[in-house]
Amino acid sequence: MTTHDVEIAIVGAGFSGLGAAIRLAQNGFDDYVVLDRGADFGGTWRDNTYPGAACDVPSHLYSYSFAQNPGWSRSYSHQPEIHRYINGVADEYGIGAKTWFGTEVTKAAWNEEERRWILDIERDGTPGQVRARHLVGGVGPLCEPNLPDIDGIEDFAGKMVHSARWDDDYDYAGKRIAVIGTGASAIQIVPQLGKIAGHLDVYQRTAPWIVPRTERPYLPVENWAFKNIPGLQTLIRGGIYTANESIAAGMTYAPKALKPVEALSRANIFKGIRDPQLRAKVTPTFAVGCKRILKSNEWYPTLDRDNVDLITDPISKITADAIVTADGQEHPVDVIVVATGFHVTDSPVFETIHGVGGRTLKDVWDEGGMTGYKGTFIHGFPNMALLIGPSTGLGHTSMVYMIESQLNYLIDYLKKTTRAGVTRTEVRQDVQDRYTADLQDKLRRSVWVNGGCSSWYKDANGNITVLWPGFTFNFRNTTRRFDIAAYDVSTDPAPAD
Ligand code: N01
Repeated sequence: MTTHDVEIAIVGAGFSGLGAAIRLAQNGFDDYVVLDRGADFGGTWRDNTYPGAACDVPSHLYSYSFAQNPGWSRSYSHQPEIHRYINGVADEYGIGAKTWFGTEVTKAAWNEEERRWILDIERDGTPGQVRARHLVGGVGPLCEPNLPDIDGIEDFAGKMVHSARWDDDYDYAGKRIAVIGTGASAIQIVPQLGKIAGHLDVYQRTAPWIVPRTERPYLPVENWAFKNIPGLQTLIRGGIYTANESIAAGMTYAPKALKPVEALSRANIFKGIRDPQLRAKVTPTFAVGCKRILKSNEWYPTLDRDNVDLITDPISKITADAIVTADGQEHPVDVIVVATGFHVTDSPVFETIHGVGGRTLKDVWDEGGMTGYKGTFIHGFPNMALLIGPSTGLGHTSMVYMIESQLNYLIDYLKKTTRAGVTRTEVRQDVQDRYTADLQDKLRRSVWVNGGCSSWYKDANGNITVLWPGFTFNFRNTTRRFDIAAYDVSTDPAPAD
């Protein structure tokens, strides 16, 4: 078994892991390795290849501030273009040379005596170990597909595919297809499948709020301007950013301010669906903003197609060749698409990370809720930074902005602790508790708690532990400097030093 020693191990080569590698290299931290189980960069934008996969944040904002792309072909980008963009950035910064693809991290354990993280890996099927002083988690919250717990699902003899594990080689045309779920993934898949399916059943448990999508291709003159007019892209990014932040401020805490969004969604239903009964079925019953607001011009017209049925009776079981609903009806099907989301607050990854005393992230978060400090450090897990950690998620704007804020904090942590000869850094429990209590105070007044919906934003205790409850520039400010006083630090030498 081979062992590889590095200063910093980054797990994940998506937006956050790649961003970490670039920022480390720019700041002189060259002794790092990036580990990823996939075959190239992109993370969720590599893995989600379902038809229609696209981003619902405008292209110019959904990119790194330090690697803006004047060549976006559309105002909202589709998965292949984002995937190409991420790989292009990785090439530009030469990160591929320090990245091990086909490498699964099966366990990461903090070794107190060594003051190192010991990572058990399988690289192209061969076991090995990576020993690192610092661990950076960039696995993302939307990486572990959630399969619904439906009676008989394992008996289904047809084709079953999760939205995030699409089978591009399978021929879906002319088949009887069922899509379970009506979230952000389903609303992109269904219009594409509706065009080619022999028959399509859409299983809706909760009707989402959907506003029109203002996507359009960029004209060549616009791309010319993005490339040649200094500051234009930055200005556009700023404009989109400011608009998103202003909407979010109203959305989260003042439900009345959301009335225009509700009116827009209702008009979208009215425009897209002719049948009044179907209109009633797709009209949501919870407050706008409680779940992610979706964007589509095609969803409602697709439900109105002759080859498409919306089924709102709950699924009672799945048989070898059909889905059976609570009204006793059997719906024959060749293909089931499970667009049922991800394990976010209960990710199996949490079981593989062992902190002080061998306690896993799952142990700690099952007991105390999914908490951390500034979304990045967690008491009991020294020298470990988690990107897109607790309370950093967003429903309204670009996660890349949040990631870049965390990267500022990470770099300052590395600079300050390295300069001071620190070998062990652990956020203080009291500091983390105060930080969490403050967030929860804010969240209690939010539409995510009070909007009358259930969502993946909530953990098993019903607390919102996924989302950031304020302006994103507040998060940028709070992560600007590494506040070492919030941490227990030690300079005791480790045997390997
Ligand atoms: O998953 P979801 P997603 N029986 O969890 C239903 C990001 N994203 O993959 O609402 C029947 O949102 C569930 O029903 P209900 C984005 O952050 C971004 O669609 O819980 N139904 C729901 O309708 C997004 O929020 C983009 O009642 C079941 C659906 O499955 C996140 O990914 C594009 C069920 C799951 O919706 C996740 O979106 C795509 C069951 N047993 C995704 N279990 C962008 O544009 C679950 N459901 C950037």
